[in-house]
Amino acid sequence: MWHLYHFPLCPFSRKVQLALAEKKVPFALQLAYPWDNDDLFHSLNPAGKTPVMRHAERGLTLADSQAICEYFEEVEQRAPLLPGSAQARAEIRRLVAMFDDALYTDVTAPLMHEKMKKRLFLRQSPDSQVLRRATRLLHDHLDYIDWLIDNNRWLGGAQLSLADFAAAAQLSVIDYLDSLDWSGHDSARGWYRVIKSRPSFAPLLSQRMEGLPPPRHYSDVNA
Ligand SMILES: N[C@@H](CCC(=O)N[C@@H](CS)C(=O)NCC(=O)O)C(=O)O
Repeated sequence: MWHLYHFPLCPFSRKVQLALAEKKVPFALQLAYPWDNDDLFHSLNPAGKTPVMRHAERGLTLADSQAICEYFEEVEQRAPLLPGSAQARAEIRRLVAMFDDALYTDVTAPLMHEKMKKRLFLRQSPDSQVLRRATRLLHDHLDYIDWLIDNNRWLGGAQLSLADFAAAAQLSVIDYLDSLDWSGHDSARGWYRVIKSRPSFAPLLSQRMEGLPPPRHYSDVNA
């Protein structure tokens, strides 16, 4: 049995969860907080980051969300994450890298620090300047998602792909932290609603970070 080492607000673990659920790969969740300095977890991933996938019976360990998704893309044909020609796949990979790097660094990571880590572990108030900057940058990313979805059915082209799951995973954490402002982004909002109502998304909507409840609208698939 596969185990996914994650914590509920890790966007990269959410991306993996969406990919595995779409491919109907069974797995169990194993809570792991990277900042806990757990020796077992660090022995599985020396980088000390979630997500990590472990299949103890087969002696397999996979780390890094992109390596994990591409592994399952190779071993499980169902629900391709990187559909299409080599050029189409390169475009999907470009978008995934952009959401994993830029959207995470500009918006998700600062919000996680200010609204999750400071509240749960550091017992500090969020820095309003950091929150304002993240909100401003989020609008730039949503503008780009609007543009993509105005020109294609899905973010990466004509077919649903890992680009959609990578972006939705980041946005779902931002939404959990009550910082997803859709004003002026009807196209992006419509696309997110469709992704949010997929069966693969349902587990994400029920997972909770202890001590940090989401806003009421978070689990509402019509919100
Ligand atoms: N490129 C990695 C990024 C993973 C990542 O940054 N995970 C965060 C949690 S969301 C983490 O474990 N951070 C702990 C740290 O940086 O020490 C991936 O795609 O898996």
